[in-house]
Amino acid sequence: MAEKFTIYSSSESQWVGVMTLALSEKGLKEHQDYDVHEIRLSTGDNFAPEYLAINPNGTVPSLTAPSLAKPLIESVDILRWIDSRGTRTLVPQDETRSNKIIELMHSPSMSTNLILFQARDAAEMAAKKSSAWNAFLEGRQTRLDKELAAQPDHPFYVSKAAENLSITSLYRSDIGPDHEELFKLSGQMYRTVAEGLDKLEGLIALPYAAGSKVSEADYNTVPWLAHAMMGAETPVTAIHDFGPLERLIQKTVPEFKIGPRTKEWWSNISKTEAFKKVYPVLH
Ligand SMILES: N[C@@H](CCC(=O)N[C@@H](CS)C(=O)NCC(=O)O)C(=O)O
Repeated sequence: MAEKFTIYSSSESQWVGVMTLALSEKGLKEHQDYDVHEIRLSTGDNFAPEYLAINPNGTVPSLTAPSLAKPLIESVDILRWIDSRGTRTLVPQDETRSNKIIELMHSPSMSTNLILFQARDAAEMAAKKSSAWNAFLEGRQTRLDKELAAQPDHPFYVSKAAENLSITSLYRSDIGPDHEELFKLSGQMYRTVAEGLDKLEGLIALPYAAGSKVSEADYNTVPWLAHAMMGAETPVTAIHDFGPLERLIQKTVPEFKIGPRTKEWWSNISKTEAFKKVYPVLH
């Protein structure tokens, strides 16, 4: 029997979706095949010193197993390790295409944090301030401040507390010059995301992302789009409604549309058992 492993997961995370889609695909079961540690991002559990000992980046997902010399801390690697148990089924037919897709979706310039936390004008900023993201950022800040007070020279806490404060302080203060800078930067970032989604449209092979069968390319892309749609305030059960995300991007790039290939791909992948199990709603 294959060894039991441990996953560090979070219902609040986008990239955990890569791992959970793979677990579902392989038919692996909690308790029987693996144990779960739930990490609450909104209270900064991912910044606990005990968790940083597992994942020095303080991100989820992570995976540990007796046979692994060190924890796996990247969702791409975690999916591949899970897939390597038994017969591998998520290997892409077109590896070059798949790697391009995975690199694109994971690139920092495609981070959905833009959609979740940033704003392009005072109205968007006001909406963010009264949304759940305000408490999310404050929860992280409280935890980071506490850990920093305990270990004032710890490089992770020094830089992470400053990084989180740079956005949290804009939520705390009235509109001023720093907000204007954020608005300008956010507009540029929406342009980059629009370009990235156009690039994805050109890369998708059909019926699935990297060819005729479901592969790691699909499972690294679904979590991005599901999270971006949620961040755009699509009703969570409206799995096929790209309208809110399109309108959000069109505010900066009026001609932007989610392309027909991406829509067809989404329709195909959403019919798989793994998708239905992990994404009964957008998250
Ligand atoms: N490259 C990493 C990124 C993981 C990541 O950024 N996870 C987010 C949640 S979706 C996280 O843990 N963020 C916590 C933070 O940045 O403080 C992966 O693919 O596993």
